[in-house]
Amino acid sequence: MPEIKLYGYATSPFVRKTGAFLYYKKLPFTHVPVSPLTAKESLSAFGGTQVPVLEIDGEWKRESSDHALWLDELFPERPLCPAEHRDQILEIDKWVSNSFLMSIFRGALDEDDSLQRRFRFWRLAAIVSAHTPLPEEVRNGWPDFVGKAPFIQAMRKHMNMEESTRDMLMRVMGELVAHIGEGPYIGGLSQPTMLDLAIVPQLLFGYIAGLEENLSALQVPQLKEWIIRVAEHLPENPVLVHDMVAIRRLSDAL
Ligand SMILES: N[C@@H](CCC(=O)N[C@@H](CS)C(=O)NCC(=O)O)C(=O)O
Repeated sequence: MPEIKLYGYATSPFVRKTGAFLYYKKLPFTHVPVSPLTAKESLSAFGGTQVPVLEIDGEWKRESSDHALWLDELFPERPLCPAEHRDQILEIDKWVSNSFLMSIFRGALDEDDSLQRRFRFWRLAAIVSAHTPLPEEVRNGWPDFVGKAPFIQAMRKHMNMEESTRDMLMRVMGELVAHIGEGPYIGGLSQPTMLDLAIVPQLLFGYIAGLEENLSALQVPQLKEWIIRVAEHLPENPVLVHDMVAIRRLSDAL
């Protein structure tokens, strides 16, 4: 068996995305938790702090979408980007990366300092800390400094900050429903691909990790059917959250 390692923290949507690729392909792997505070040192062999890093038998790559193509090259079974649909998939993947995944970071950029927002970010710090313990002052300060991270600030230029967070999330969900269309998978494809696997873990994360009371996407009938179809290919906890803080399963929401 190849030795596969996925470096990253569970609060990164991109890390969850690459994790879902590996689960879908049924490739056993080691998740190597990285603390965002010490990423420079822990990832020094890879010369940068960006996660996910995927390492296979001593070779490594960054960029989650490239991981899908690399995994297909090495392990063609259960393709993430089938050759006959490659152009279509890579086109929709631009929306996944630049709109859907970006929208997850919008909350970190918001000026709003509601108690609800603070609780959310304290919970996110606890999720990171379960794998890589963070000092108490860092956990307490998480709601204040996460949004200041340079890579999150850099996302501003991909977002229309005039659009409210709520409108943005509603719009992106509407676009997701349109991309699923008649289904059964995104783009009307008959098998799950990197597109479905990039998104479903993000919809499950907040519920499984105790950030949200309800799995809100299940209230949209088209999304519910699709989430269940995709999740059938994933383990009960597909979001790389430590079992200590993974308080629910998708089945609890059904
Ligand atoms: N385009 C990259 C984005 C990855 C990314 O933005 N990772 C963030 C965590 S969510 C990160 O590592 N930020 C810290 C840094 O870039 O130094 C991908 O798809 O893998």
